[in-house]
Amino acid sequence: MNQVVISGMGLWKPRHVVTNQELVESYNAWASRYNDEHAKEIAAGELTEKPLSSSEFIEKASGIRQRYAYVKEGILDVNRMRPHIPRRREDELSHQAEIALNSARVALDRAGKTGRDIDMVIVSCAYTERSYPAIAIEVQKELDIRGTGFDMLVACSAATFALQRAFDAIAAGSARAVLVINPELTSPQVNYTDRDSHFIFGDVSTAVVLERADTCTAPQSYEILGTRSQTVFSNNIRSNFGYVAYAQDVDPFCEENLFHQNGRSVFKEVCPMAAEHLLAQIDAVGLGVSDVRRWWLHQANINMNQLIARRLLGRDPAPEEAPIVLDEFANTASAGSIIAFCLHHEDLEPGDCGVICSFGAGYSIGSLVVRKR
Ligand code: CO8
Repeated sequence: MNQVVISGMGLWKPRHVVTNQELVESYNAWASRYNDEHAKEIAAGELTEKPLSSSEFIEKASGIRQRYAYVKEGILDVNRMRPHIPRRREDELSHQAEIALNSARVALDRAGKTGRDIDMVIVSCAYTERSYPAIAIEVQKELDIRGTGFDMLVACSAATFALQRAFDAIAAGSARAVLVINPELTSPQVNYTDRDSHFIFGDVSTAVVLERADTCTAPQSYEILGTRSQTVFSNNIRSNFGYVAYAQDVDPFCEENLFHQNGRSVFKEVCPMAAEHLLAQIDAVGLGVSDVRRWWLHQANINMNQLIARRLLGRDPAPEEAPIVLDEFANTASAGSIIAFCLHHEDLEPGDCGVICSFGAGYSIGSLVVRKR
């Protein structure tokens, strides 16, 4: 079995920032107008009044202060409440391939690799903007990569699950190097008229290059000691949008087809599962909790991360032990733990170990234990 390393990583963030305050103002204006327009039905008990949102609640309940948006235009417009992303012609680069390339080029550069060194491209994220041809194959063409490209959808665990596939391919010898990209274009699936979830998500793209240890020339690299993935069915986080909508005679853009969740249940059920998964994972590679210098955890909610870290460590984590990027990026689906890894790894010493871990819809939990070389 080949030894596998992470030799490059890339992070791209959009130019546009949407603050909590901006989101709350537009949501509250939309909700107030709805309540005024439906005052009679609300008074008669036929409709429910839309409750107002608050920035204080958002920051306290989630740790989120702002998020990036690929396209900001339209999100805050009370007559629209969704981004206005222009449709591109079929002979133009697709939006998701564009943002995938932005992070992929950085990761390749850091790894000191070109497209010709890569044998496989995995674009893995919560949604792809079309069914086929795969976004990964479009990226493959742009980067002049031979071999294979395919898309994977595993919601919040898309990045870690794809990294496991990449690890397996390189370890088994079916690829020399693999490029894993997470172009998380979440804003088109957010229901900006739902108070409980309008603040949760942001757009971003991350990429990671994995290769055989004996081909790695990058100044900073991480040996992968172990990978683990796990799924347990739950209806608590759902998006029902899909290709069957056309045949179902329902509005394809109705509320049930957008992201929705039972956030409290997710919180309660996923935290213990994630902590248990992590303990089993480090044990499987012969490490104890005190051997792990950094926990790059999924970024859905700061209270969730603190609870999981507390279960692992038996105390509150120091900020550098389990870094938080939620305040700046919000929940970026599968990219969250990779952003934390990209932004908080350079101070580690050779021999230091860390764990990348995601958890979310499915439920799905994925993790990798890495050691700095
Ligand atoms: N403003 C003001 N008040 C609010 C707001 C708001 N925006 N929202 C809720 N409240 C109120 C509630 O009505 C409630 O009031 P009351 O006590 O009177 O009933 C009170 O605040 C508390 O509400 P909650 O119990 O819902 O609040 P929580 O403390 O549980 O926080 C969270 C809500 C932040 C959603 C929290 O439960 C959470 O983060 N849970 C974890 C969720 C999670 O991790 N989900 C994973 C989602 S991502 C994923 O898996 C992949 C999806 C793929 C990407 C999708 C892209 C679109």
